Amino acid sequence: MIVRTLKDAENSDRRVVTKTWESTRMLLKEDNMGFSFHITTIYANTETHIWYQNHLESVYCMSGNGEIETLADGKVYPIEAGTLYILDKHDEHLLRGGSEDMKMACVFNPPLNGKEVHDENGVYPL
Ligand code: 9YT
Repeated sequence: MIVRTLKDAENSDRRVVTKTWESTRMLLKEDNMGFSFHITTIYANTETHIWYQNHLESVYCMSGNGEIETLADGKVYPIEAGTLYILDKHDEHLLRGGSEDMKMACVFNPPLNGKEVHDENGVYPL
């Protein structure tokens, strides 16, 4: 069994910080679980273009507020504590932080290696 704490993971190279979000990757490919698990903060009043062409992701909002817009149809969905969004179609989207930072729990399949940040198209390489 593996046991980790968010506090320890945040104080290691598992924490990745960008301009609009930061993410602590608590469980990664090297753990051989078939998925990765991250605690991510989406900063307030930001917009991030994301398109996980190589990954499926589910995102559960634990606190804060924001919204997600799917670019294929222009639909906007509010996000608040208790909202789960599931990118089951590799949906290209804009993720917007609202008036407060959003704390999210994210699962990726296939798992991330750990160091990925989005490229210019909002994509993570495999
Ligand atoms: C919710 C989302 O996709 N945020 C971007 C960061 C991502 N969760 C990650 O790399 O940990």
